[in-house]
Amino acid sequence: MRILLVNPPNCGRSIPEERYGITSIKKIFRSEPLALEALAGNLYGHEVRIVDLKVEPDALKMALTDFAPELVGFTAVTCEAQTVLTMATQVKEMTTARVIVGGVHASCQPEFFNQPQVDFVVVGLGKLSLRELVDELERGNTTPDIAGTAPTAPGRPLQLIPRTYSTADLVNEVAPRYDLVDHYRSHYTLESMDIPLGLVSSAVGCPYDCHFCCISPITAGRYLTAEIASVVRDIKLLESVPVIRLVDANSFGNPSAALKLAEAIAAAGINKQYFADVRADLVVRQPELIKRWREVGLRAVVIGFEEIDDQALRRMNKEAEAEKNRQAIEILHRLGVTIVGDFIISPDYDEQQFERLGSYVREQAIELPIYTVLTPLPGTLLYRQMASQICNHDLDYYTLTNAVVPTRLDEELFYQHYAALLREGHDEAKL
Ligand code: B12
Ligand code: SF4
Repeated sequence: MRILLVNPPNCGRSIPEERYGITSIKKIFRSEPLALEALAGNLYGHEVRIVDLKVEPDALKMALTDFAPELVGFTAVTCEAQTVLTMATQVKEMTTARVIVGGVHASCQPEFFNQPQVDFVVVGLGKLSLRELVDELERGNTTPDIAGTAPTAPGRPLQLIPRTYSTADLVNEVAPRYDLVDHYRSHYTLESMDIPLGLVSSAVGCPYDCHFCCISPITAGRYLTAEIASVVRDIKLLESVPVIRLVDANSFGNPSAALKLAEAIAAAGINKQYFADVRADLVVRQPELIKRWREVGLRAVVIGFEEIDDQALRRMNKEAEAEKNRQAIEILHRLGVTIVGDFIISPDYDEQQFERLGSYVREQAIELPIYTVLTPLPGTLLYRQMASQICNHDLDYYTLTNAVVPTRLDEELFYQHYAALLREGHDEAKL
């Protein structure tokens, strides 16, 4: 079967830019579409292409005419969901291909894609379920019962067959098709530093349930680690790429597997640098693990500090403490690991809270602070808590840089403070 996998364009919209001319908040991100490369890996035997509309925004039409796909698969985060529906309509107008949508938004709000221009929605890990679905369709079965997937039925509820995700869904034995994006590779660089950056997955899911986070539905709350040998294989495949981002939502969540991986990287003589998202409490519990990773190339960790006091952290169900966060910062500074610190600004912030956050980041010498705006993403606990307060339902704005519930401060002032924090963080940034 000819299968086209589509990475949507950078389509998020920006309230501060559109309403107040503040252009510094909206950022354009780019890196390889690992989800599509991973799916392609397990579609061996089929003719698969990837079109990355973040690199070539106008390339869909050409890909549809040149390749004439029989199946088109889209991935989408929440701010891409509406654009994907529009592009699915274009696919239906131009081809007879079946359309399948998967990824974060499909996993968190599958009903959103229960539309005539979509044929199947895939929820959660898709490497194995997509393969099963494609095999059945190729056999001529137009109504396959595959767990984790649902045929669309506009006007009626989706009949999703639940899937119990396990390491089988990682299909470790087949590598991502990194080669399918070779022609885009020069665009996949570390923002503003022009260093080539590649993506590798070493674990999926997260056992925590922070109220704002949309990761849990992807594995139904399970944490699954990849085979060490397959992670090493993937790192080696990205031969020409000096910096690897482990895309795991919660890297090193299984410390003994993480240590074995570090040893395997050392034994393989791989000389690269790594970025990983880790929890602060893991750093405090396992400083020796972080030290070992530092020795094998860990350059920076992304840590979701989110808030700076215990009360706010408790509200988020973060299972973290301000004191532990401080200890983690101290350990990382001592080990020479750069800290990329995620902080979430509530639309409820007043001026003092903005100031307190700015001072905290300066005092703690967080090398690269990343600030997002608390956003009730569909499928999260926060969404259920805040549903009645949401004043902006246009998913294009769900980029985590817009307030979609009313701000306590005058809205323009809120964004001015937000822009000032970003500017300061950026000016002082070290990576
Ligand atoms: C790498 C990454 C990026 C990259 C690359 C993404 C790309 N496609 O080009 C870049 C830097 C471009 C990016 C951009 C953004 N990102 Co981002 N990103 C990530 C990150 C760290 C890893 C994603 C990944 O590669 N995972 C590995 C793959 C293998 O897993 P996966 O995507 O879940 O895919 C599996 C399944 O979901 C499924 N699947 C996925 N797609 C499909 C498609 C089909 C057809 C099928 C069948 C199955 C399927 O099968 C896959 C294999 O099992 C995640 C956080 C995380 N750890 O997950 C955030 C994350 C996805 N990003 C997020 C966000 C918000 C953004 C941005 C809006 C900016 C921002 N503030 O970070 C922009 C979007 C820009 C826009 N379009 O306007 C949020 C999404 C929240 C939401 N509900 O929308 C996440 C979850 C982080 C977070 N803060 O919570 N991102
Ligand atoms: S924010 Fe991090 S720790 Fe919390 S549920 Fe999401 S991935 Fe897990």
